[in-house]
Amino acid sequence: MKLSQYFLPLLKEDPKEAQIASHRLMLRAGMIRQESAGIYSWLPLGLAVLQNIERIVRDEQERAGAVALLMPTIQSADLWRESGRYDDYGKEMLRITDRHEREMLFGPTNEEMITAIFKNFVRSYKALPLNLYHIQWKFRDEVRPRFGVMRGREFLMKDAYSFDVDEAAARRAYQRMFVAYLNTFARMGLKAIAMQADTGPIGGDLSHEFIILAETGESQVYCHRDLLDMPAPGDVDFHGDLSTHVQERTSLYAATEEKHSEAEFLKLPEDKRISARGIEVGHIFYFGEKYSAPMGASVTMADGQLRPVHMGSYGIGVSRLVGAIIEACHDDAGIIWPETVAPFHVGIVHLRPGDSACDAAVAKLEALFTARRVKYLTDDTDERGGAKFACMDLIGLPYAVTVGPKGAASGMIEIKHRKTGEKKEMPLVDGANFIIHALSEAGAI
Ligand code: 5CA
Repeated sequence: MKLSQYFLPLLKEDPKEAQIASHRLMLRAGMIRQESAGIYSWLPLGLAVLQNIERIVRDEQERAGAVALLMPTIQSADLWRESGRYDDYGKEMLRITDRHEREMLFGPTNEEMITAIFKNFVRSYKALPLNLYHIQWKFRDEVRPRFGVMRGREFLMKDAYSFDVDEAAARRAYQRMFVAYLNTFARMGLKAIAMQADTGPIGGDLSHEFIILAETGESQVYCHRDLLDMPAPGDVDFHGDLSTHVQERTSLYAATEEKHSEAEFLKLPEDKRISARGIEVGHIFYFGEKYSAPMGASVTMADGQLRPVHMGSYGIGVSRLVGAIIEACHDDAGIIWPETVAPFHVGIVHLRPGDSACDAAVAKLEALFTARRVKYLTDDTDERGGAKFACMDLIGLPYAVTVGPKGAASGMIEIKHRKTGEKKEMPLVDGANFIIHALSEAGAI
């Protein structure tokens, strides 16, 4: 992609409304534009990151056995009356009346709708276990939308719903999502910790929030320090028993403020106690028959009896993750994208558009990158070099390659690694291969 043909509306000044780094950087880097409180347009650079996150989420959901479908954003009020949540949900729910005076709503979550779909089509235990998910826009009329996409009113969520014959099977489904979540966040370069959590309006008694530690996080959390060093489970057999993976990560103390017990926490050695702020990027729930019983989602079991299925639901804040990743990965100059979610892998800083040796070197790099599916953004504008470098630092692409007249004459390029700031000169083809190799090692291409 050539910057001259792209749409990257950078802001020169720090926007006054932004209180935290991710919000400020998303606005400055031309990723989003606020349309109303908590409602954003996703500009091309922001959309590219959002879609990369979505791809990783889908990949890990499917690896864990979840099956994609797509439910609408608008739901009928009657559906929510069946579960009894229409009145419970209160002012957070955006209620809409259509031209026939029918009561509708913009979905804040989909437990009711997925239960209705299940009930419509599934009759027998033989179809279980089943886990259906979608990635769809949600609306919650938050009292205090803030911090940009972190607490929006319209936001993109992955929500999965599991259906099982009994509690034991449902707990296995819960464990599959638990493991899939840790792998998902690790692939995005994040260290997520599973913490015991409240269930709020979703219900049930078993629930974990997945938390990224960050000073600007909205949640107060408490955990054992060793959880920070525990790697994600990685390549596991999702058909097998995952309980040890889960036990390992739930036996050490980790709780959000609502579930916190100071007495338990104080039993940890002092140097192991972490009390910090965190960002909730995912939340999983087991709630048994809460929806299936009132809505009549029952199946014929092996013994011929008709019984309500046991359900759980599993959310990931896809749009919130864009902000959360920036909170975890930035410096004073701008964003530092992990390779796997970066909107482009490489920025090519073309210092002399029109100079034939430079143009040829840039064309050669672009061809080498295209052949290996490396995404690049070539700054071919007539800005000064300093402004081009500042732009690359701000938008945070993992590698910047500089092509200038001196280097082009001798076949050399300069490579800068955004994360470490390390710079090195290399012959053009070697440099391109070095980047391709590093991106492939990082699982980005
Ligand atoms: N039905 C369940 C699980 S599918 C559910 O809705 N869970 S939730 O309420 O915890 O939301 C799931 C995830 O969506 C949260 O962990 C959070 O990452 C994200 N999220 C929730 N509210 C917002 C919001 N206002 N703005 C951005 N992301 C949000």
